[in-house]
Amino acid sequence: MSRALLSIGSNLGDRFAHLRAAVQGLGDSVLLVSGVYETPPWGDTEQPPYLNAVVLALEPAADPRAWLDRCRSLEQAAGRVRDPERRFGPRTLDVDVIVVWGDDDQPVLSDDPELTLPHPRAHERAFVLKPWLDLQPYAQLPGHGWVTDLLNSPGLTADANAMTPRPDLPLESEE
Ligand code: A4P
Ligand code: MG
Repeated sequence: MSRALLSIGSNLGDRFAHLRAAVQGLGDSVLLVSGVYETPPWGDTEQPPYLNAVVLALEPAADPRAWLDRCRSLEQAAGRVRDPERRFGPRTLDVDVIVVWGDDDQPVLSDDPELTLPHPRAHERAFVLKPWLDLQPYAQLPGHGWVTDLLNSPGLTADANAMTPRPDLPLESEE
């Protein structure tokens, strides 16, 4: 059995429809879905704002690699086109694997560039940490401590405050 925290984001096309399709595509694996936030673009600021959310998902047999494959197929279904010149550029749908917990409930650690776990930039990203904290107030990001402490750190408070909750765009009903 394995659980995974996945982040979903979109800033091209019908953003909410892309997030909804991702949750639907995860089907019965979905345990919890966060609220949706509107977030200023991170990394490459010359692009439209994103909608972001996180999903906690469960699969009886999924190994970490299977989660990455699922993320990629959800991105493909959203018609995502990768621009090799623009790493953090706009996209219809980005699905990243943030943390995977194995059978023993312990987080899987990996420095494989194809699937680094936990996600190597998760600790810098309020758009991942804030919706995660909403789902799990006692969440810990392996190697980085309590998610609530990360969000309250000087580097992240401004980003967290710049996020706008979008209760008008509920994903929960898609479970
Ligand atoms: N990879 C390694 N580890 C992982 C992991 N844990 N999860 C590899 C997912 N992928 C992982 O990813 C690039 C490579 O990382 C892949 O070969 C994969 O095997 P990608 O999905 O092909 O490309 P990407 O998503 O453009 O790159 P990356 O580095 O994942 O971009 P990010 O970091 O996801 O940034 N601003 C806001 N507000 N909200 C956003 O959602 N997203 C991005 C994308 C930029 N700015 C944003 C947002
Ligand atoms: Mg990605």
